Amino acid sequence: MGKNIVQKILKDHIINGNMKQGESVGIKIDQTLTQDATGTMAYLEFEAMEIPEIKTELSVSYVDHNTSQMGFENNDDHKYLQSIAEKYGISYSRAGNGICHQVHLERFGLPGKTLLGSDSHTPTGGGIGMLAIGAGGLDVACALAGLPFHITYPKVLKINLTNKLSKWVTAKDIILYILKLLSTKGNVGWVVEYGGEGVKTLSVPERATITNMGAELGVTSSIFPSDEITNSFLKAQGRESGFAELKADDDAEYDKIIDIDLSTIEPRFATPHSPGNVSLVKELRGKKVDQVAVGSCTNSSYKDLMTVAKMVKGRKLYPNVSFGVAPGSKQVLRMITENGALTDLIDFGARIMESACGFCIGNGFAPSTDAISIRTNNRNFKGRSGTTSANVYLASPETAAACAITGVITDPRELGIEVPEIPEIDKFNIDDSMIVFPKKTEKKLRISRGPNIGDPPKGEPLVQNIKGEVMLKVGDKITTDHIMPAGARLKYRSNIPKYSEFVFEPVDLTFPERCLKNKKVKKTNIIVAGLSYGQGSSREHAAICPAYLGVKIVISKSIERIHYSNLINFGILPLEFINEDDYENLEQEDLLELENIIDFLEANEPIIVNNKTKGQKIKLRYNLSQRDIEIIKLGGLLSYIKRKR
Ligand code: MIC
Ligand code: SF4
Repeated sequence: MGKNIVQKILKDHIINGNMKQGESVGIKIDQTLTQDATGTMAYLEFEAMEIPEIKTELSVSYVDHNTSQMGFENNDDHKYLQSIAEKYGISYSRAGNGICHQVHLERFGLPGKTLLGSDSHTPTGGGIGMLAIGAGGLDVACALAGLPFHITYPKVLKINLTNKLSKWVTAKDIILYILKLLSTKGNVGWVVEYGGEGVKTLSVPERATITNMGAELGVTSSIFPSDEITNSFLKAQGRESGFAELKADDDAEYDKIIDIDLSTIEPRFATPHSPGNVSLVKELRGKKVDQVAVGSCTNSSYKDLMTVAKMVKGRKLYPNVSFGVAPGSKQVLRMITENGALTDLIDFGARIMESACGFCIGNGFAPSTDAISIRTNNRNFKGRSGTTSANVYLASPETAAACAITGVITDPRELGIEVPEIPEIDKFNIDDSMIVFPKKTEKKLRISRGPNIGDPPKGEPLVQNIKGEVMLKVGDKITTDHIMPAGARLKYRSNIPKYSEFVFEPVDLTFPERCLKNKKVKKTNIIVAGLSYGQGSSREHAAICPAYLGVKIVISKSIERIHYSNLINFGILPLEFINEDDYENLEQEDLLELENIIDFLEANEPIIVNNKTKGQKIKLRYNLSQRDIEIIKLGGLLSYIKRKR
């Protein structure tokens, strides 16, 4: 039987396990990427493993998230990252060089390779035919050490694209349409593979916009074939030697196939406060807009910015709108500078921002109270922009520019102007001088460690019997932004005790203090949650900091993939209700007892929780491999690795 693209790459990379759906398999990781907000912890963990040098083909450490905050912490982190990169043979992309996913696509991504990144939008690399997966920092540290990355052998969904997009409709509208179709929950364990004639109508950056926002579907990854368009992109980046054709066999089988006729898609956006709340732009036309922001790893390519620049050329920004533009990379910024498009943007009234995550992660450019902000990002969770009352809509650069021109929500088709023609680039402007490439491995080099940089905490082994308390009960779709806020708090990523003061800050300010009180008297803290707990970011801090506060168990209706692994990696037991209605039978402050946990885990039997407050017993399930159980028993992956060596 023929193979699809996902099966082909997995077959080439499998190290252990059977290529059978649902089974845990270990795969070889060719490339890794980290960014500064997750990177410091990942490298602290790597250091703790005491491995002299990295074992991957290529690893890149990017600085793009915490580039310019108040205080010394960010710059101390950058120095730490640079010294680690030098010591272990990692390429270091300095602040100002651009957003990790955009730069990786431009300069490093290669079809057919595996990429593991400590950022949930790592699947951006699927646009160039990589099997690119987001994970927690500790998983990336393990990949650096040459250990296999474990995933559940995925189901593959083929999205078959036919025809081509109509005027003013973009790649962003495709992925928003898919988000409408599949929603942000219930897609765990799938990889999306794109195919069909429509693929040929999309450039590599457009494909990358689609695979980037696959993260919002909750799938493990998304991937496009590698074809002549991929080859031209690589050639234009001076990297044609890395091209490899990648296509599914004619008789390849899929677990599901969805057909999408591109010509039927219309401009859409995600309305507040989830990327899954998708509406047609025209349905909300005329609503007043306060802010527009173009950038982020989803939509900050050369073509995105050129399109916006051409649309606004010779016009003036609507007086009540504030308009920010963050080019995705230094390459993009240089090119639009050299061809004059930057001047068009400035003349229009754009505020030019650093080539970094910036506003996307709530680092500046927070909207005003109750504002409507149209952004080209991939996430619009409540409060992520830095303003809790703001309403963020996620749209294409075309829709964003139309709104900046008119000051109201506008479908770009109704602007009455011609679609800008942006010719494909046959030679990008290449300058890698902001990347510090590894020289020879400097084993004795001193690592720079600022006072905000602490060691990763040591996990406590699991015990047979637990007496605990429900410290917090939350509803559906709790994101890692709820658990561990970013924005102004990002600078504490390397300091677990300090960052732990902000666990669940947007939900319940008293949570950390209450947990620490319980921890002191050796009572276990338990979190109860609804569907799709831990959506969004890969930040492992959403597991490390609760673990530091004495959280040992999360009980929920369902948990998203990356967060599930992060919980395991830091010794927190992820449990799910067998009967979802039992969610109603657990309340905050209920006292719970779980007995013989280790015996149940080893026998692979449901765990029983005894709600002492209500006098009820509830059955819980889990989806843990033998290896996962060992990790949890030892209190986390770091202890497990040390034990194995
Ligand atoms: C995000 O978009 O939420 C982030 C910030 O890039 C995160 C990583 C992080 O929290 O550092 C992600 O997507 O994984
Ligand atoms: Fe950065 Fe935003 Fe992309 Fe996350 S989603 S990597 S914060 S640009």
